[in-house]
Amino acid sequence: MTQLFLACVLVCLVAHASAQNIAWTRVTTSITGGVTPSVRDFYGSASSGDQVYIYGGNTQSDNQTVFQISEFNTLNTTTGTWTTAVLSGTGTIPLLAGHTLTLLPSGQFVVYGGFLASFSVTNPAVYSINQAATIITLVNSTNTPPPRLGQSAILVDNTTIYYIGGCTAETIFTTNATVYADVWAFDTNANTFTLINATGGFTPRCFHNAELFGRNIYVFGGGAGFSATYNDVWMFNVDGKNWTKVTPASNSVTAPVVNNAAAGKLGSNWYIWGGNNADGTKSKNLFKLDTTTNTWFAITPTGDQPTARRYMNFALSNNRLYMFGGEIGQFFGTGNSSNTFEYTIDLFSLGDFPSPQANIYNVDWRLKLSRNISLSFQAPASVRWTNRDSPPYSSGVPHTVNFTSGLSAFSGTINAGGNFLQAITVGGQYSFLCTIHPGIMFGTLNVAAAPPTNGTTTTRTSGASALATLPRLELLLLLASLLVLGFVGRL
Ligand SMILES: [Cu+2]
Repeated sequence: MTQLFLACVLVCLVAHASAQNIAWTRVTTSITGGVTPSVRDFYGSASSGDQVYIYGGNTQSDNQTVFQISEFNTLNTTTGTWTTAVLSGTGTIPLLAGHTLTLLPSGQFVVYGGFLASFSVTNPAVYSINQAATIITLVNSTNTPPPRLGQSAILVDNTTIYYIGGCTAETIFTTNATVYADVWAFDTNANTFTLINATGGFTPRCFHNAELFGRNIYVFGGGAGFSATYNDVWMFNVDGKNWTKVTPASNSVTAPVVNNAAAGKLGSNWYIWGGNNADGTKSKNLFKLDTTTNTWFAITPTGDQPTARRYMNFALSNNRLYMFGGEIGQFFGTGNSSNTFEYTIDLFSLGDFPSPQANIYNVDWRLKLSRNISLSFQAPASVRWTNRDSPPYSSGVPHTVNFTSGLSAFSGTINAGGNFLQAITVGGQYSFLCTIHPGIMFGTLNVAAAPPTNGTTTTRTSGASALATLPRLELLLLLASLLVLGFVGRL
């Protein structure tokens, strides 16, 4: 009986209620098909449904030479498949970085701004991309603003793109460039720009973040090249055409001082990650602005953390924020010859757990305990694999968790004591294994579909009730196999 009790403890199918949590998932190595995109920063991105779109940006050759590309990449976040196309068209194909990419309801993309291949020339033009035909076309726009890059682009009412701020290309290298605080409304039907006579005293900036919450475009941070970096928040009301500086709630943490951060919206929350610090070093910190109360929070996500970086974006898909690429080198200061620029094709996603009451099912991920785990539960929930192959259990063995069916997710290396957390929002059967010990450490998740949204939510608070959710026969088999394993393990 003591053995049975110990086995129960070691199985660790322990579920408990959890406060709202945020987790990173590294998805790079789970990409299963298509052509992997080039290393990249300063690209334009957009998303719709389970499609994430990346266009242009800087890439890097093997000998560190940086140049712009016209690649258009599409990630299907359901299948984990990339599609990569090089755009064609009549006339000059722009090679852009620091531009914006906006998806219209028609399926066409609008490209504006950015710097051209020489790095010191700013793109003055608007382009339209037909993704299906992989064609890019120069748009004959009227009343076009002065050339710029690092502006923000927000689509409002399906037809109007609001372009805010930006600067001229030499801002990246010097301090004597033009930095804008203007607001332009681009009518995507008439291809006409209108300069908005905005009131309220917004200050010039580029490489800031912007997002629409209700009828307000929130603007955060950014800077004016190397000379200034900000952490303020402004609101532009698209009906009143006026700016309001947002005063953070008194219980806020201090917002990060960054430019070129990734920013993504999940509901009324705005997540800001990474970016370029005021001293030129890079950030890997996550903050959240709750726009219902204008409160800033510092967030410590679980999961596999991306390294510090800048010049990348978040793209919302399937209720997760996908982050591709960025620049991860070392920056020691302007003019310092030790500066290195290194680009990446890392792909991460960041997500809320499905609900604040979501269950977490824990799995002890151990060489001697983990043969053919079977876990049954109802979505939404999360599963946490913890590598317990550490003292006193063993001297320390790395493991991984790789989904082989039902989901594209890979933990990367989980060292002794580390863990991997994966949210499961959809019912179905999922298979997973450790890629280092695939014949020993594997299992299946049998997930019942989520209840209707107005249904009763069950919150499990003890291991006993979690075990009760396993089918009785499976539970007995699991306990029996663990007893055998435990016995074998002592031989
Ligand atoms: Cu393993």
